[in-house]
Amino acid sequence: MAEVKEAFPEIGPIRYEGPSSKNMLAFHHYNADALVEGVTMRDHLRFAVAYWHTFRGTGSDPFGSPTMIRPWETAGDPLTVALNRTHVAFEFMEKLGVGFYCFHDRDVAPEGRTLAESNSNLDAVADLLESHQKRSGIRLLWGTANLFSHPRYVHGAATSPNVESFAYAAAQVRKAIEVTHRLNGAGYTFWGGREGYQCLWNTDMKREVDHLARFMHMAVDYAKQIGFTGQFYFEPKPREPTKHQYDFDAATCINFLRTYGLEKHIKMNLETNHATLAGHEMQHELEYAGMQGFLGSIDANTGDTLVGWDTDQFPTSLYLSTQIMYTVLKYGGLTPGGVNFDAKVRRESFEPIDLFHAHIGGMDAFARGLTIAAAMRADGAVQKLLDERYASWSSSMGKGIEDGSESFVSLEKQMLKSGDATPCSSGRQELFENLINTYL
Ligand code: XLS
Ligand code: NI
Ligand code: NI
Repeated sequence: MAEVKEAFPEIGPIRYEGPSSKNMLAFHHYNADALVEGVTMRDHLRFAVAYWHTFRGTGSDPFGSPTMIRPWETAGDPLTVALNRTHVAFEFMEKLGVGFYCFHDRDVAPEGRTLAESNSNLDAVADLLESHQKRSGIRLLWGTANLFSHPRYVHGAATSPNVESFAYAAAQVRKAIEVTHRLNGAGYTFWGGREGYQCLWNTDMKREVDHLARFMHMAVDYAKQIGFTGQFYFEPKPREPTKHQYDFDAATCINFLRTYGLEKHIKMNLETNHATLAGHEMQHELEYAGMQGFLGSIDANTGDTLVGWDTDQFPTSLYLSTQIMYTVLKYGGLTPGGVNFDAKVRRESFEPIDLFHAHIGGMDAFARGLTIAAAMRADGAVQKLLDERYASWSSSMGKGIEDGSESFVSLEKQMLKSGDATPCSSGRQELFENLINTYL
């Protein structure tokens, strides 16, 4: 192995220094070993770095060229550059103190001229990833395949009208699952990429959605064949890049999984900015997936309310992280999933050190969200107010409806007798909102 130069020589390991520290290259709230509800913050949060944004993000946007200063991104043979970048990635993750990372196949290793060459590039990088994982203890939270950048996927991958695009995607995902398995990945994610359409006149929607289901079944079968027992995730996202994405939101995805008999194998990987693009709050998506047993993992980021696309900003809002962690705790945590920062530094934040500030801020925001949510659960005031709102359902009528012993006829009889429903009580939304603010 060639001599490796440190990429961030001026930065040492990021440590917990507590809320009063003035050091902005320290954690103020994320104390990995601290216990919350009897579990360490480290194990609650299972932070992951997203390889694509953090190590492949260039800062280009539709109007401007790359801006990022990344001295380790030297010119040269793409595989050598990829291997060098792997060292940098692990230096960064070790200094930051995260336990996990996530990647697409083409983030970590370059696409070759043929499929065989791409596979061998991926194997070469996987060797190095594996040795860094062993040395550092950092693990792969999930792997995935890039089925959207290359022109062969212009009409989608599993939903392409071109059968060989489907076949190539199958080959690519087979390899990505094999590598994820080899790296002992805790999961594998399907994000739709270009699985959707722009115009229904030229689209056979039923056929495309059927094909997507076939594709996922093949993935599940292959995992079984090689003994990969990691969790599969489906990541909803609306509107981008196609007008109608088949994986619009949690409800759409869960319906798809159930319709095609995939519900035992695949859970949701929910992303904040995707939720907001779908017209939902992240808490809504988490609750919807959680209540049906589909809550798997989180892609942590945030959008900008004034910008209408997936801006993938680092999350810093305590209100948001509190909403997220309250719901996560309610449904028993994320393991084997985690909190993956699917977020990128702003185009204007182009120095390497900005990568540290961004992740530290996100980790601290989630640590605070976690402790605030735990405090809310511990004193139970929010739950008590909520229970009061539904108190009428503890009556024999309420129990009878819930257990199926009441009917339209039996309920009509009771309402005829009383003449009208008892008046509703106030929803107390402002009281709820004020109460939440007392914990922040
Ligand atoms: C894109 C998605 C993507 C997935 C992984 O918007 O968030 O990054 O998380 O393919
Ligand atoms: Ni994502
Ligand atoms: Ni996204």
